[in-house]
Amino acid sequence: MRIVVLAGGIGGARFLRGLKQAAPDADVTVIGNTGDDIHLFGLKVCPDLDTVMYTLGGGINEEQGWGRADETFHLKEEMASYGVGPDWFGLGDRDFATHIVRTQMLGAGYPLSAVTEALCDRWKPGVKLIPMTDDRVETHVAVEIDGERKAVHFQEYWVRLRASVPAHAVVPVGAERAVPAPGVLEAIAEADVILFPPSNPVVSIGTILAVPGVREAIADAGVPVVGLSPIVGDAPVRGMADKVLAAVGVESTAAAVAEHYGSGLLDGWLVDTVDAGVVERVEADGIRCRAVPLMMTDLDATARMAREALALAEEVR
Ligand code: GDP
Ligand code: FO1
Ligand code: CA
Repeated sequence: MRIVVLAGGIGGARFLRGLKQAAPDADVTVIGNTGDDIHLFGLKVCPDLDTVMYTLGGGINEEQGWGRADETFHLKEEMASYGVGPDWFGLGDRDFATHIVRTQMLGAGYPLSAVTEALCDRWKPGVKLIPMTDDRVETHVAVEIDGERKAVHFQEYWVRLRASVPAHAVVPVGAERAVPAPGVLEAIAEADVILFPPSNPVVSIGTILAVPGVREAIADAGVPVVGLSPIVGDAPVRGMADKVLAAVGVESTAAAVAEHYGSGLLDGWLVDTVDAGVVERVEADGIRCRAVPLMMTDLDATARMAREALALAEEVR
């Protein structure tokens, strides 16, 4: 079975671990979000691609969910001693190596998709990880600080400001001109099932869908498209997705997120058992909906979620 998964960072990566346990023989292609990417210290950092690669490759800091296990921060401290920042983004020494290799290869002319493949030669994530595009896309957030509107990079909004200032718009800058990376549209066209893991609907999956051709390819693939809600009990399980959902005018409920994707895209939607009350509403929108436990507390629980998603896909096929 060929499975395509559109993934952000932590939510996507953890779900993928469960999917690999649930469907060990499946051929899984992950289309990764690159809207979170940022240039720091002259290096290209791809947080969501790295989170997927490290999580599936066994190098992730499990507690944090991002960055490397067994990490040190000497380089960051040395940079700070020179007064060179930013100091609000925690790049560790081990992680730095990934960004150096990536930046070196990009400088030599390799596209990001080829660089990602090369990095995965080391990590062997057990999936084919492809960035959504080889072109530069950067999510910016229009915020209001001290009564003044300005646009900041997504990482500045998320990590430095902790989404604590009002956000008026979320813009994937460059997306409208971006071209899907080699293999993206092909994987979608050849998929037997397409999954939206419990990733951020705006800044992870929304950004991937903003690359021209991707949304259309999914809608035209003619195979089941099933999503899992990242919103449980009217709040994100982790992080501040409620803030970016509000910025695009979507309520933080499992039903509203399903409606945001819409029945033109989604065939099936899993909500947590605490949200069982919304099943009828989602089905009235033309999306088959089931309530099952959606907390990725451990690998077995996550694998059960993946099995439920694949079962729902068979039901709507
Ligand atoms: P990010 O790029 O690191 O923010 O990760 P993603 O975009 O892939 O996923 C973030 C989303 O994962 C958040 O909105 C969380 O609510 C969701 N999430 C995290 N853990 C869980 C979980 O155990 N269950 C569910 N249903 N969602 C989760
Ligand atoms: N998230 C943080 O909250 N603080 C950090 O200092 C931080 C550093 C960082 C370094 C590398 C990396 O791959 C990810 C990192 N993240 C950090 C996570 C990350 O940037 C965000 O959680 C996601 O991009 C949001 O989707
Ligand atoms: Ca992300």
